[in-house]
Amino acid sequence: MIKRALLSVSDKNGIEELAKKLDDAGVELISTGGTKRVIEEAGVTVKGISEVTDFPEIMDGRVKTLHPNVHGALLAKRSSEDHQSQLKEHGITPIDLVVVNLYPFKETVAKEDVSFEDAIENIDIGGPTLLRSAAKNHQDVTVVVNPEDYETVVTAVQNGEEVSFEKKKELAAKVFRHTAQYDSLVADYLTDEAFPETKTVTYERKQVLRYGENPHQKAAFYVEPFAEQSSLAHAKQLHGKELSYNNIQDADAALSMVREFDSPAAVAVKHTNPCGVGTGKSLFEAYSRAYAADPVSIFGGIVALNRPVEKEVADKLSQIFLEIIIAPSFTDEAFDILSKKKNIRLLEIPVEKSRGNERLHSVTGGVLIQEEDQYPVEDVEFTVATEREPTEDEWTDLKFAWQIVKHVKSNAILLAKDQQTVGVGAGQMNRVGAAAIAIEQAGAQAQGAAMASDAFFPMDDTVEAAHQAGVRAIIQPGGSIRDEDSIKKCNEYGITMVFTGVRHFKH
Ligand code: 93A
Repeated sequence: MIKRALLSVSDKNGIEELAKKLDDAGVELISTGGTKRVIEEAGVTVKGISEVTDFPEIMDGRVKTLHPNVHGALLAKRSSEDHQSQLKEHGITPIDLVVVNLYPFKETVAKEDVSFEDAIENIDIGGPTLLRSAAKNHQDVTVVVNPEDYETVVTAVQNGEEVSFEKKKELAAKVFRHTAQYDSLVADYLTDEAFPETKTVTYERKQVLRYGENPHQKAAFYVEPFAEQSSLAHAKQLHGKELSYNNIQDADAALSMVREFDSPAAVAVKHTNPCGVGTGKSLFEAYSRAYAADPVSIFGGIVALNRPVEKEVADKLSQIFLEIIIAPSFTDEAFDILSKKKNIRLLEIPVEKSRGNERLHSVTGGVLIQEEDQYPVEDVEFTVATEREPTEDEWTDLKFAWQIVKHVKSNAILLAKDQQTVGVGAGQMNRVGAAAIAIEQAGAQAQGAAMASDAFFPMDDTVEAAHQAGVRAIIQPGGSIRDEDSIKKCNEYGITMVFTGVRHFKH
């Protein structure tokens, strides 16, 4: 039965009500300085921690509850005669309930101008110690770290019931997860190394998903504690059904692509690959191109746009079935048009340049961690490998194609013309196969198009295929021992070819 409770919280929300209800039910309350003041102001009697420890709170509160009178009261096993007699011997009264939440370390280090001293001062030591002592002894002690659990405890106390062992165990597990996450944030803050001996990052559950990639797979969406604003972690859903596992993955792919562009851009994605990308002077022009790139595949796709969606674009978007539309914002008029469709999901995400994140890929038995593939087109050193230099228009198409091919599953070949993709060959086991798919899709539009390849040409067969289709300009990393064969073939056909020196495999 809960007779004695220790309350020590930084987030004081709901603590007065909790204290009142516990006090009404006859529970003796003990508190640390700030918490005690709040409870007393609410007119509830509460004992100061110093009365329990017979010691003042010292060192600006760094040492308040770190005392055997407190931890003995939490760790004593009620079933052990030995522990009980030691409690008596040292004049310690057991504590049955601990309510603690910690110094706001995460909120503190999230502030842009946080000083190192301020961060350090916000590392809670006594709080996690209280929580861990109580959680270890959960057989006998109820421990609450999250205000959402106040009610369960209050109900039990008011009804004169024990909190069930199952519940106490669940609360204890919550505590250990919480303190583990707390420590991981501290460790990350103090770590400069990208790949330390152990990775301590913890993820917070955002959503339990209906299922994973397929209906027989269970799944959930977890987010990083400091996920950037321009990410699915912070997506604001304005309309539509809950996002699915595949939705989140595709939306992320579309967002990653549209973030590449400074000018108005629209990206349509299917199965994480772009099926249509367009840029232009206006968002309407950009989306019209993305749509025209492949009016078949875009059906049921995910579209990301990098400018606010207004009426004109909304009208055009509403003409076909789309799963998701992502944009930095929607005007009221655009929202009214699009939200008439029940099955569409509208996501508001600020579309900004990526800050450069770590990317995890799971393999059986572990994870691979790497930096995000960031290589802005402005930083690429282009070399023209052929006799013919690209024309101005060809340069525009080549750079555009290069920005997108990076986001296509390898082996990837992409054809583009006039700021619009016209053919995408994704995820093929040989390069010329990817080229064949892109060319076939482009049809007549391959005439005069630019071709981008995510990795070098191992032989000249892709150049041959490009020529047959009417492609006039190629961009690729270069670096194959057979580069000369491809260059020779380009010169023969009057094709211009640019090397980037950068490879963009994506798996
Ligand atoms: O500075 S501490 O690490 N030392 C302690 O002994 C201690 N005991 C509780 N921080 C300590 N706490 C924390 O104080 C609790 O985790 C809680 O967040 C906070 C409540 O302080 P106050 O009641 O003075 O506002």
